[in-house]
Amino acid sequence: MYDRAKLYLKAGDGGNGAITFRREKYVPRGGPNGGDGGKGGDVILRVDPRENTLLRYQSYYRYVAGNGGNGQKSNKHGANAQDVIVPVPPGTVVRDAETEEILADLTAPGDELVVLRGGRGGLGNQHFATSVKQAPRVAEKGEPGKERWVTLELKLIADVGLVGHPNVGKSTLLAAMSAARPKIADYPFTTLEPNLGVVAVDDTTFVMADIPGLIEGAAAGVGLGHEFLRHVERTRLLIHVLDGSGGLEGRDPLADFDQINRELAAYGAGLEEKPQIVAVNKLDLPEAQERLPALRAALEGRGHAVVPIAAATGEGVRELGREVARRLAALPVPEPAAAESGPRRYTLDSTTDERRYEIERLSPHHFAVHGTKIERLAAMTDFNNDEAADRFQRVLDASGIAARLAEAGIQEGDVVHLGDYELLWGEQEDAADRRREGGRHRRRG
Ligand SMILES: Nc1nc2c(ncn2[C@@H]2O[C@H](COP(=O)(O)OP(=O)(O)OP(=O)(O)O)[C@@H](O)[C@H]2O)c(=O)[nH]1
Ligand SMILES: [Mg+2]
Repeated sequence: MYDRAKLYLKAGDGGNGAITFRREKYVPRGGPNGGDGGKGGDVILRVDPRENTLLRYQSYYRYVAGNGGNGQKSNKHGANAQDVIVPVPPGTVVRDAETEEILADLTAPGDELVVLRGGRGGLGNQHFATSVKQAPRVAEKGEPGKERWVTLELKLIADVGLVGHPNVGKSTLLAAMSAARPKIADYPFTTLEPNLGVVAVDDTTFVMADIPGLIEGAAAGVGLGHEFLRHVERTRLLIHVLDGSGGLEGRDPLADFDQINRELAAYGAGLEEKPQIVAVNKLDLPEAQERLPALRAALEGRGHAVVPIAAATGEGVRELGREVARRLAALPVPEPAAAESGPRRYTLDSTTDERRYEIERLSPHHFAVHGTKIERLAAMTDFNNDEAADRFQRVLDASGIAARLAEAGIQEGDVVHLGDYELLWGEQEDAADRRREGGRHRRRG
């Protein structure tokens, strides 16, 4: 019972740098004064407490930030684009839609996830003047904004969790106490994902989660135990359900009780300290009625409140609801997460050593260079502009990439793949030669 949505997000492209020159009276050719491009908009998910579902994202799922303005003459910077803020409800888990990797768990109002940073603006030609080249006809293109699909999952936070061995009647109890209709069947592990129900008792309501059956080794991950115990973590109170009849296998309910508690303790997030109410179920069966007095004495002897029920017939269920409401009222109301430390901000595009690159030989005459920075520079280079292409070549030389390619055995005429580009490898020729060849840098696709 998760509310889910899938979103397409795209950051804005950076604006292009300008190639312009000063025009002054009596100065035949002024210096370069091309301004830089503006930054593209970021795409940010931000927790807004006024949101409580993901419903609206079923119909509006594309969020595209604006592009930065192009640089202008007279060193005028292009306008930075506005960020796109996508409001999400508290308790939203953000995942990469392709890998399912969790990107962030946004809980407190104001929590933010910068999913995509806008592209950087390209530098204008004012930056490329050197002592020998005083009128550079070169500028950078803006960095393209990246795109990404993400999925959002809203976790309803349950106040009460139903824990217990498989097949003891947890789902039956949830169905008896709420309008939820979980699958119920006479075999273990019927429930594979938590089900939630809203329970109304007199004039209070609470959310109850039916958690899949836990078995020995759950805390070590057996039977998806980790997944399920993670849900237990968010609850305030547990109803520990026992099959008073011992079930078809003739289990010992007290031994099961201890086993589950050991798993809660072994999980290590203080789960064993959560208050528990023990519901001894299936009291419509004679075996359960016979066992009840001894079971009750043993549990109460250890300080647990015991409520006998028959979830299937509804017997004792109302009393259990009242007991839960009474105990919840006495428990402190949970603080919204991170309230005292203020909203958290997460950024995905962290600069994980952007200068690192790798060289790969794809085939005898095809090489690939993989690296964040060099790929970005390629994307920002206008290869139809000879000066820009030369500048790129100089970066390949200065960064050592050219030497590494030579070491790897690259020959004149081989192809180098760099992001979306394919570059024809040549000796250090000048731009004029290249022009004669009809452009040795060409963009793929
Ligand atoms: N006689 C009797 N049978 C019950 C009672 N409560 C549940 N059952 C039966 O016990 C079986 C298991 O019930 P579920 O509610 O699916 O049990 P569960 O704890 O959710 O099981 P898992 O999801 O597999 O962990 C079903 O056949 C139910 O009909 C009860 O009070 N009396
Ligand atoms: Mg179940």
